[in-house]
Amino acid sequence: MLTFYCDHQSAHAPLRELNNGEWMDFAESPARLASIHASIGMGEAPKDHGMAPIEAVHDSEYLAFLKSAHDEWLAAGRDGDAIGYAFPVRGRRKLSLDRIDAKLGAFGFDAASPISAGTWEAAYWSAQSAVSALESVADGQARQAFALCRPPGHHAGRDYFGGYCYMNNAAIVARAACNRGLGPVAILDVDYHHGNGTQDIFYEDADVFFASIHADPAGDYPYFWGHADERGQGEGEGTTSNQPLPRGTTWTGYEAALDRALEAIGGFGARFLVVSYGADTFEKDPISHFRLTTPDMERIGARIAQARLASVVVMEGGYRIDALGHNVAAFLSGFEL
Ligand code: OKP
Ligand code: ZN
Repeated sequence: MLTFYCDHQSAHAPLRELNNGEWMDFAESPARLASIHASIGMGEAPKDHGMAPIEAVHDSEYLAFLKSAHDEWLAAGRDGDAIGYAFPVRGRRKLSLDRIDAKLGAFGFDAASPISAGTWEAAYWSAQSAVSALESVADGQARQAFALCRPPGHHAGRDYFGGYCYMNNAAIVARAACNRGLGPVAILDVDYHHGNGTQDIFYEDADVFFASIHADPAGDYPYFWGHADERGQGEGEGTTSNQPLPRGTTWTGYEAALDRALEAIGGFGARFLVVSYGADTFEKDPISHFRLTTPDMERIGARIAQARLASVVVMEGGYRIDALGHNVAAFLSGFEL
């Protein structure tokens, strides 16, 4: 499958994250890339499409923050990765504070997403890989393309980062596809975790359908989004579909959810599909709790391909590094038309 990636994307390399009250090695590490490259190769270098497709999704103040955050962290006399620790609770006024710690709290929603020296560079090129994948499909070079995005994107909203995500690659592709007249556009998110950022970006938008299959947020990250009664709002009423599944879910339960999601996408009349693919539904994923196997990854790909839609797949999570490349390759081989 036509794949886009470039090595700037490995510049994001935080050392550790706060997980269950303890410091642990950062799970979304550059080592994930080596595993994927070993299975599917390096991919093509993306073209630089500049800031326009990113600014079509993200808030300009947020992007300015993200670009300078690590420098401001160093200027405040710190070293290592920038991490927030004070978050404004709901209903606090929107304040334009200058202090780096206040900004990290205002623009971030968890303590699992440090900003390192290379975060901007990597997130920028991860988004460019996504846009380049879209361009290849829009130009008729291919019907399907894979953006090996890293860092991932589905937890990042219009003006916030979190969940290892800084720029929402799936949303950037979906918005650009709409602008290129490829719509109606649907996004199918099959990462273990709910894609809260993608959901928020299109929650009141009738042009993009968002369907997600994920661990029940009553018991899993990101907790505050992804419940079954979240269905969109205003013009976007009915264009969000959430299917929370229990921990321990195997192929039988997963396949039924996939059927329902694809039926909803068909009912919406989608002509273009963006897939947020996370390999963290894998049975041996260290931070997740479904029980899908490597052959199941191929089944997910094959089932989605039955929709026969022009598509871009963007990489999201997957943290079992020794199996990650095999899982990605299995998914793509099932998906390939
Ligand atoms: C990113 B993606 C659970 C900690 C969860 C953040 C998980 C981010 C997942 N103890 N930490 O959707 O794969
Ligand atoms: Zn995930």
